Amino acid sequence: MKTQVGIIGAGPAGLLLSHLLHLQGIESILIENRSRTYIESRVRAGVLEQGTVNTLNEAGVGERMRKEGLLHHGIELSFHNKRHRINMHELTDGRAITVYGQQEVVKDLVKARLVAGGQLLFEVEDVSVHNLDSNQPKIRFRKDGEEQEIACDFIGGCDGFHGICRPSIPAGVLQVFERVYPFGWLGILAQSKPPSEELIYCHHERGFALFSMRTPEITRLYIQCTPDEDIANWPDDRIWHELELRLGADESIQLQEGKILQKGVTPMRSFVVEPMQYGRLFLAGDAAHIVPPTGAKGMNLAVADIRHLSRALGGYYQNNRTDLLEQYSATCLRRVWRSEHFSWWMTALLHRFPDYTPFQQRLQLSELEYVTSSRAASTSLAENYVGLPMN
Ligand code: FAS
Ligand code: PHB
Repeated sequence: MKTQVGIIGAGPAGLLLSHLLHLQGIESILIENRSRTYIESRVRAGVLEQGTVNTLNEAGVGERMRKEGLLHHGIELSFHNKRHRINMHELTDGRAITVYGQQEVVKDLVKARLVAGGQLLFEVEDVSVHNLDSNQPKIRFRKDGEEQEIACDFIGGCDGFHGICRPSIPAGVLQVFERVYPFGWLGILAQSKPPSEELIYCHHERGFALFSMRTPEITRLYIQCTPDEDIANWPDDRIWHELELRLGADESIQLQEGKILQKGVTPMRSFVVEPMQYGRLFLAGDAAHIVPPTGAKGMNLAVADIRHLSRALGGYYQNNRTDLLEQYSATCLRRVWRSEHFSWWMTALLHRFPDYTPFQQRLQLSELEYVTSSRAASTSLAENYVGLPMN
């Protein structure tokens, strides 16, 4: 097979790249090792930054998001059993977030690509990339038992943290920056009314908890746990009891139990590789960087990378420009590191660290007091949370 851009991975990064290239008349073939059903049902991120919402609307794939997404003007931080609202809309001159599950974004992008006759190949196996430092890189894989090869001009490495693209870059090229946290998140999706209209981030002596949602009837909840937590140790009633304790005794709010539809443990790390490119291979999204989900940045960073990559590839094919491609990493990394810092800061502010001294625990509480009482401090949180403008 031959195409202009070969794309590996049908997550938000790969699918959005395929769509934005199509809008510029640039051909691509996207290959994905899981099934379409699997990727469209995988529960992950839930919060879209303003820039992501604008990107999806501008790309003509925002109709269902506008209908079904939940527009939120604020979030709440809870500590000492008291909730404090951060009015992000007011603090950021009208910007907001939209709660709309990542799997819904994936469904909307898959549909748009298939309607446009896009080439998406699911359930491929043994993917490998070759000749990355030539002008004719290749992707090899097996599909239905048949060995296949795609000859292309460029490869979009959108295969996530556990993909094959980043490891295919020769040793010595990449500098890795990493921090692994001493905890993870136990996440559940439940058929129950969210306890509040907006997200509540809870700092609690028993550990962090997050009360989010997907719809007015489906709640998405997280409990800080050990990084290697065995989900078998968390029967439903223990989960609800722990959530109740961490939400704090507050008669103005009621945690409604319901049928748990999905539960899982996500480890937490900060991770970046520099540069995010090698020869004709361009890494985007989780293939290049990971953030702890406390800042709700993961998927939004993938979108920001793809805005740059699709513009750089457009510049190459339409005006023979190579400068935007050469500057791709540097351009993406400015926002990557801003999001890495914010996600680390939110994680440090809200979680219980097993090795924290009483002094450090007091500092945490003092910073929470400051962030929820100072306009300057809450504005800084708000502008990072809704997302700095995507250019
Ligand atoms: P993705 O990982 O989404 O997509 C990569 C795709 O490549 C996958 O479909 C994978 O199957 C495919 N692939 C992998 N190897 C391949 C190969 N060899 N060949 C072909 N295809 C291959 N972010 C938030 O903001 N909030 C959250 O609450 C949140 N929760 C998360 C929970 C979990 C369990 C995980 C893993 C991540 C979570 N994230 C969250 C981060 C997540 O949303 C990512 O940032 C987002 O999926 C990034 O999108 P992509 O870069 O497209 O990577
Ligand atoms: C979610 O709804 O899944 C979600 C929301 C905010 C976060 C992380 C996850 O910071």
